[in-house]
Amino acid sequence: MTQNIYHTIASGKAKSYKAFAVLIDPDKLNEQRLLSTIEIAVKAKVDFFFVGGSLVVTDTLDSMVATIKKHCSIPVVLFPGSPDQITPKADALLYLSLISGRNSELLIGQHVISAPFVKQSGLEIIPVGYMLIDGGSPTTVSYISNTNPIPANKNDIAICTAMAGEMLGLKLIYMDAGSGALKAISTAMIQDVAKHIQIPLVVGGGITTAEKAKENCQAGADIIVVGNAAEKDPVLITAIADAIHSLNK
Ligand code: 1GP
Repeated sequence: MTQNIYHTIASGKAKSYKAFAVLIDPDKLNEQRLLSTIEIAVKAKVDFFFVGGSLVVTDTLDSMVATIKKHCSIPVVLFPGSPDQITPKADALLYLSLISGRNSELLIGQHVISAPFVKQSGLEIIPVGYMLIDGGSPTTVSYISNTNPIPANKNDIAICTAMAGEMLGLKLIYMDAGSGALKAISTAMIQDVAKHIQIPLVVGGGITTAEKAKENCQAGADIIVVGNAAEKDPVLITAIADAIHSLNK
């Protein structure tokens, strides 16, 4: 099993490189929209495609990943809402443990059931401490996961959760306010968490402007994930990519 994608992320962090991931929800894009999104993403030098969703009701995951791989060389990283959202056509899998919650199924249970299948996929596996942060309203992921997010102003809980994840050996921390969150995660919380961990920090959920994406990076996020806003206005992909990458010069 290679570790190319994680190596890219970790060595990027070591050089303070800030990266942008566009989240593709297979339920929300048709083939034509996907192709135009790929074209914009290539021109904008997007670093990663994350593919997945908390509730995928179509069976297009496999073909969408194949389409992305056919048309560009941007790495495709699976961000699965459940163990059936896996295809060997992707480059890597975010192997998520929902460490902000107390639902044992999402901490370890589903991993046990799907372990042989995940291993057989040959995908690069990236162990991720996934932390839901309250984004101002219940999101699909908080409902589906049946867990409470960390309150938006409880930075100390977020810090301790991320520290515990790192000490357990997880390789990334992903702080997520949930898809379409009313309120994105505060820069203060990002800053506090980033200060207390050495592993790369991914931040997403409710980010709708280039300014917020850039502020998050300045606060310590290493990868910014945007889904909804990019779906609604693909032109935003360029603006956000430019804002994030401007910090790399
Ligand atoms: C959700 O972090 C992602 O899991 C992205 O959220 O769709 O709100 O950008 P948005």
